Amino acid sequence: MSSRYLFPADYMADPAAHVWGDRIWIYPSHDRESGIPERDNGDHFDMVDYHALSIEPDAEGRLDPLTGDVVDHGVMLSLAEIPWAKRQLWDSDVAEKDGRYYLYFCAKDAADVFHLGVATAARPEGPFVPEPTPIDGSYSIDPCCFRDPKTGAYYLAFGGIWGGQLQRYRDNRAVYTADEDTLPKENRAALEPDDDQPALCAKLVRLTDDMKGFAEPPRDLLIVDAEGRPLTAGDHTRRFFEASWLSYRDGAYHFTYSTGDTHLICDAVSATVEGPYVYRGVLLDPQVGWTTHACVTEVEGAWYLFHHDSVPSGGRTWLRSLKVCKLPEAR
Ligand code: FUB
Repeated sequence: MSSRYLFPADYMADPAAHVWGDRIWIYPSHDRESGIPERDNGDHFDMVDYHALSIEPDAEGRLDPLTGDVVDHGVMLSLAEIPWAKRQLWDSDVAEKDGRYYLYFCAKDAADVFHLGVATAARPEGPFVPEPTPIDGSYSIDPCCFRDPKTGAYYLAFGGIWGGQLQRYRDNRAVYTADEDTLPKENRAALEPDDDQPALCAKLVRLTDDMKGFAEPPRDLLIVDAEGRPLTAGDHTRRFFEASWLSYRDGAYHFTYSTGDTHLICDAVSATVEGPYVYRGVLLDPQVGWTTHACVTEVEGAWYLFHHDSVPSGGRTWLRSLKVCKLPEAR
């Protein structure tokens, strides 16, 4: 499969790609060398701003992610502008509704608890103005905003285990709040279900009409096997870890996600946006670097996988580079 490094000039990761107007807009995390030592909880991913990138049309007006010029539109939101956020601007996504743009992002607050935030702009490249507080009822990481093409309703899918803190929550309530890295490993593991129990799920929630809040309590985005059984917590090559992405292709809803410690990008399908989603297979094999994260986006009738790896930084897992490849038609 032919692929391309999208933006060799800087380290960026976790792409969310959308086609708006005559170009492709890409919203990545902006990696940097902070000097923070590596920890299991991901403290070394200490990002402080977001940039918008675009892929430009060619002279004939055609869009090709594999060849089009990539433009960096600069900083669209920085940590210092977000009143509630203290560190670690991780994965984000942007949605368009009625000519306005909504940036969903995650960050740690002063108590080192992850929440989701929202910021708005009149243009896809920003500048984005953040709300003063996190989205009420939000927690964990990796928001993906999806417009259901059948109903026009907007949803957020989110969540991530381990450093993403999803294991601290049950029924949308925190059952544990301290830093798990201060616990012995066996106590940390106790926050996750036993290996033969259903795995923790990504969360799915419908957004309010103004796009700034949850219209309902987040529900589980359940992934089941071909027999309809929920994937189990011990099934590390298939269970959800982080990096939610929703798309509608070939007449089905697709949930794409990372399996984290087994470094796979997987695909699951459903007839409804709410699920359950049936596990279907691997979209992307392990890449260089610990994290893997992808989105699947349609560009002029073909589907592309935008993702990242750590090859250009010599394997430094916190310094990642954006890539794109065409999704094989069989997938
Ligand atoms: O970029 C920081 C974190 O790494 C993201 O939020 C995860 O999805 C992983 O890619």
